[in-house]
Amino acid sequence: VPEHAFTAIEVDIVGRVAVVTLERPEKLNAFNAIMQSELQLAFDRIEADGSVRAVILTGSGRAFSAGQDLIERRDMLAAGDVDLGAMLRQNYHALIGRIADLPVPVISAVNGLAAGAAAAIALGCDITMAARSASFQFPFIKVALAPDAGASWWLTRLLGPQRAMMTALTAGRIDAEEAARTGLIASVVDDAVLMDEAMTLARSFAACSRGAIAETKSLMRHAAGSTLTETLDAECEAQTRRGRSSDYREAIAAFAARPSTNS
Ligand code: LHQ
Repeated sequence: VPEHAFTAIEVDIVGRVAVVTLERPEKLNAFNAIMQSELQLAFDRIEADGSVRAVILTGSGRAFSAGQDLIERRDMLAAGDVDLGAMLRQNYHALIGRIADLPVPVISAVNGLAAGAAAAIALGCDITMAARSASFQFPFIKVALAPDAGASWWLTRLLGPQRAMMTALTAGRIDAEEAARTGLIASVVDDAVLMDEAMTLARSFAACSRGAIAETKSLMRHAAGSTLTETLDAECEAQTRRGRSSDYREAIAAFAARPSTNS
């Protein structure tokens, strides 16, 4: 990932892990237009850089992100007609698509509050980890909006329809512990070790077969929206590719050559 003077995010390459940090702490890392375009550029570069094997998305300061920059939206409203659907397609959906399509895992390390579209982006990563003091808030209804950026999809699938509906209609706030207990996120860890834990997980992916990681990510995402028959077909296709890979041959050879414990 070549050097680039980002202003609203920071990208650090640590070994084979790209750490993308939302960097507007004084505005609780609210997503503005600059941050959106920088995130897309950063993900383009990460995708083009074959050496990156995992990505961590996190926030600087006390929040992960307070969601859409409402002040920027106010200024746009004052300037005339605002088509929020078009803005979502252009900005948020492009980012969500990049995260989903990237052949390496994207971990969100939620360091503090994640609100609105930012909560949806955090949940849209492959694995969501949160610091114990973090929380997920879905305040859309408070600003007279409906859920967006995938919030209705993730809440419904991860929490189940009843808790999801309750959360969406009451602008619910879900603390990290509860989020982990209810399956909204993968894990909760102490604040002080969040980045260490995310980095340990990211490094473990870098040590695995790149092809196996990419096929696994793609299959797991595909399964969420497919029938059992479609899923079994997709698994066969992936496994045919895997079975013909040199990684698989090497793994089998290494297993066969290991010292026997029975002799
Ligand atoms: C902010 C924001 C913010 C700008 C804090 N924007 N500046 C998606 C795409 C398309 C269309 C529109 O909508 C969507 C969906 C969404 O994401 S809707 C937005 C969802 N987010 C919210 O409704 C959260 C708004 N923020 C708040 O309610 C409070 O800031 C919370 C409760 C998060 C934190 O409160 P405090 O701890 O008291 O902090 P604060 O309010 O003092 O915030 C610190 C600064 O950050 C402050 O700036 P200032 O210059 O006054 O010190 C805030 O204005 C700024 N900030 N959120 N979303």
